[in-house]
Amino acid sequence: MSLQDFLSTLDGLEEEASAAFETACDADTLEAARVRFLGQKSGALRDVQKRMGSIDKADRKTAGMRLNQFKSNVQEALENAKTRLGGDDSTGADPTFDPSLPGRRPSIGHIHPVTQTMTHLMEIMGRMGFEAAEGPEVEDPWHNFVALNIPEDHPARDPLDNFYLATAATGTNDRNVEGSQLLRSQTSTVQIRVMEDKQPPIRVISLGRVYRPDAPDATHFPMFHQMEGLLVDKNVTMANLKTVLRVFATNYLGDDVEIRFRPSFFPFTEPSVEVDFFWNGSWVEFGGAGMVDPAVFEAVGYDPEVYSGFAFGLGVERLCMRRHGITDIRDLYSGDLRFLQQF
Ligand code: FA5
Repeated sequence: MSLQDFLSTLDGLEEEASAAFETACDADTLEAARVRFLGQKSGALRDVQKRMGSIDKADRKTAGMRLNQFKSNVQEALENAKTRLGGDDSTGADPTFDPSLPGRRPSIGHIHPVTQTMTHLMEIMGRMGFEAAEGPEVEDPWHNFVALNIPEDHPARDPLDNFYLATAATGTNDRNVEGSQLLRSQTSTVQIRVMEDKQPPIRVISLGRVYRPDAPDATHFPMFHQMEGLLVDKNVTMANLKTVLRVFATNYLGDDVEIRFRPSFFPFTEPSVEVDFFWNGSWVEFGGAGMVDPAVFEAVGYDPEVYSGFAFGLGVERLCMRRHGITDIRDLYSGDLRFLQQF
């Protein structure tokens, strides 16, 4: 046999043996492969070794070296396969390990239902051309009250109805008219921040947390989320407001939803309304809305003779609860995974 033939036989054999060991799916298959390639009596290695004698003397050294290399490579592939299958104590593998058992699924977190709701709401409003706007959760009284036409003596500013900061800093913000910051009680603050920043036309929504010292019950929580909408342009009317809210409601709750406005009062809108949706057999209040009060336009430097606009603020949890049939807002914040994993 020529050296060349000998070497290429070994190459092919090595490849075959390694593949057989690597793909063996249990100890029996592996043992069968071991016998086939390395068996003392009739294994392929034995056949090859026999042929060493027919190689030219001058080439025997090279052939021998390759044969040794073949043995150690194939032996190593065998050991690896044994370790993988865990069946051989000599490999140090745990004999109680059963590779055929299904793996353990790692527990992966998922997005909170309220956050999912906010993403959904943003998507719906985005399709109507509303851009997202943001504002801080720690606010000054100018943005939470004054610019929204809520004067000093208004009950909405009562310390019992707001979370004022104990460390209220003075002089850090020239808008901080009374030096007493608070956790914002409504996302209407963002209306002011947007209008201070930009000229009309304006079409924004803002989704975020708000805080009120309300006692928790099935529909109230001291921290909750609102979706604020603001549209300012020339000739904006209540009809535009109603249309936008109807399109929003049908997109979020379905085609059979109805919308109702009830007269109400907010210092920053005139006229003001409460917004109810009729869905699944009952009227439910989701938020407040109205035409932006001229006093608000003056506070941000817009000319109320030129511009008009509407604003609305809806409770995100109430929307989420209604859509998913959740009856108690406290479930959303209980941290109970049995509840949260359903969404
Ligand atoms: C407001 O907060 C006004 N800023 C809404 C507004 C915006 C009016 C723009 C006009 C123009 P109100 O206090 O009604 O309004 O709250 C709006 C909604 O927030 C409520 O309808 C309700 O859905 C939700 N909400 C209020 N308090 C809580 C609470 N403690 N827990 C859960 N949701 C609440």
